Amino acid sequence: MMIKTVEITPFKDQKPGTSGLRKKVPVFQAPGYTEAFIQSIFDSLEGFKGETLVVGGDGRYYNREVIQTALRIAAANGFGRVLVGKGGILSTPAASHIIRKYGAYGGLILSASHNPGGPKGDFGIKYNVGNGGPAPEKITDAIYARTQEIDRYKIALFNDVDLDKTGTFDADGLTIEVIDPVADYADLMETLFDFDAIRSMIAGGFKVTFDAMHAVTGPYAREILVKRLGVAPELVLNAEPLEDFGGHHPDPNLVHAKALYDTMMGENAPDFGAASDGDGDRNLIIGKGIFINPSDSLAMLAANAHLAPAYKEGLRGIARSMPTSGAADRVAEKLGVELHETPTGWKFFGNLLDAGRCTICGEESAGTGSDHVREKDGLWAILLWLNILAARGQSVKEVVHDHWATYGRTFYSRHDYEGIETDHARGLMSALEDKLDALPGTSLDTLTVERADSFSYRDPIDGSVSSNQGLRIFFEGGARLVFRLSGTGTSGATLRVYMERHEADPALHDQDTQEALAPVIAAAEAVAEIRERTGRNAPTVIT
Ligand code: VG1
Ligand code: CO
Repeated sequence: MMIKTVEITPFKDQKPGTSGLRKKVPVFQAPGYTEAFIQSIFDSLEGFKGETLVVGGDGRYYNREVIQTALRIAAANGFGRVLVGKGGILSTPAASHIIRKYGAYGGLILSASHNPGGPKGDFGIKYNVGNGGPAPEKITDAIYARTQEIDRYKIALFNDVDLDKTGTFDADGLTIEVIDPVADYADLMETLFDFDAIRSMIAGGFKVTFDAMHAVTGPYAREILVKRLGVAPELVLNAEPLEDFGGHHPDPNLVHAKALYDTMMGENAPDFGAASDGDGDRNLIIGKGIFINPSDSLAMLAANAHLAPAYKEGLRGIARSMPTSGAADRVAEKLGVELHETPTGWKFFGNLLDAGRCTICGEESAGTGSDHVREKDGLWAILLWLNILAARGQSVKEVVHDHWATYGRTFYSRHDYEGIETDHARGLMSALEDKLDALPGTSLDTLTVERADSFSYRDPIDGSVSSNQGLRIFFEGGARLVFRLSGTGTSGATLRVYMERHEADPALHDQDTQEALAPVIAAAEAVAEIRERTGRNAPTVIT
C-alpha cells in the first residue's frame, strides 16, 4: 500500500460538542482540517489493526468527499475492513446497528443532524465505539487533546471508491464493502415489532403520513413504511435525500416541520403524522389534532412498550436526559423500575444500556430509543407508536388522554434563543450561576424557589463525573426551570430554556401549554434577564 505522511499544524477549534465535531462546510474544506480530525480520532484509539470500521453519513453536502478521505486514512492506519453504506448513506441508528451486527471496532458517522446542509451549511463527524454508541467523554476528551498537538496524518494513495455499487472491493489491502444501508436496519425493526398488526391497521384505513424532510430517512421509510407496512407512497413526503435538504433545516420541530403540523391539525388529517431529522435519529409525533411533546412521548412509549413483542417482558429501567420532563419518572415509579437522569446527549446512555440498567431512553429534543441499538432512533419510535396504536385499537388522542388521566399531565416547553452572541450567552449563564446559592426561599415572579443547582452527573457504571451540565431551579409545588447552552450549533450561541409543571387535576389538562407554564416562563425572565441580556423579545423556536 502506498502511504503518504503529511505534516500539519493543529487546528485549535476541533473540540467535539454534544454530538461530535460540527462546523460549517468551508471549515471542513480547509486543507488538512478533516484529515487532522479523523487522524486524531484514530490516534486516540488502540488495537484496531485489521479490524472493521463502519462509515456512513446523512447524505449532506461534502459527505461523499469525506467518505473517500476517511477510507484512505483508515487504510493508512491499519484497519482491515470498512463497511460503507451505498451512496455514502447510513442513518445514525442504522450505523449503530451495523457496528453491532458485524462486530465492528467502531464507526465514523458523518452528520450534523438537524443543522442545515449545503456548500455554506453545516457538516459534522462523530466517532462511535464498538457497542454502536457515541464515544463516551473519556474518548472525546482524548480526541480533542490529540487535535491540539497533532503534527501529521497518514493517508493511503488509492483512487476514489465507487460508492454507488454494492459489493466488496480491495483498495490496496483494505477490504471495502459497500452495503445496502437499509436492509439490515429494516430487518431489525421487523424483529422488534408486530408488523402484521400494524399492516392490518393500515390496511383497515388507518392513515399514516411521514415527512423525511429530504434527509436520510427517505429510503428507510420507503422500505419499511411503504413496502413492508403498506403506507400509501404519496403520504411519505420529501423522501428524496438532497445534499442541502431542499434548503430547509431537517429539524422535526414545530417551526421546520410546520407543514406536517398544519396537515395534522387540519380537516381530514391522517390518523398519525411523523417526521425525522437529518440523520434519522429523532422523531416528531403528531396525532390527528394533537401534538405530542417529546417528553410525553417518551413516557407514553415506556408505559405501553410491553405491547410490542421486543418489550413484552417489560422494561429494566428508563433513562432520560436531565432537561427532559419528569413524565417518564412517573411511569418508572408505577412500573417499579429504575429511573436514570443523565446529561444531555446520547453518549451518556451507553453504559446504562450495556449494563442492562435501562431499556428505553429519551431526550426532550425528540430523541427516543432502546437497547436495540446505542443511538436514538426516529423510525423505531414511530414504529413503536404504531405498534401500540394497533395493539390498543385506539386513536393517538385516546392514548394520550388516557395517559394523562392515569399519571397527570406534565406541561412542558423548551424555548430556544438561537444565534445569540456567544459573550452574551456566557454572561447570562455565569450571572445566573452566581445567583443560584442565594435563590432558595426567594420569589421569582409568582413562584418560590425551593432549591437550585448546577447539574452534575456521576455515571453509576464507570464512576466518571460530568459537571456543568445545566442550571436547574426547582420551585415549591414542583415546577422546574432549566437553562443550558447548546453544544451542537456552529455560529454564535443558542440558549435553551426548559420549563415544566405537573398538573394532577384532569379538569385542567386541556389548557394551552404556554398558558399553563406562564408562571414558570415569567420566573425564567425574572431570574435570567433574557430579554435584556440577549436583546431578544421572544424565542426563535418554541417546542
Ligand atoms: C441537541 C439536543 C440533544 C441531542 C443533541 C444531538 O444538543 O438538545 O438532546 O442529544 O442535539 O442530537 P444541544 O447541545 O444542541 O442542546 V442530533 O439529532 O443533533 O445527533
Ligand atoms: Co439527529
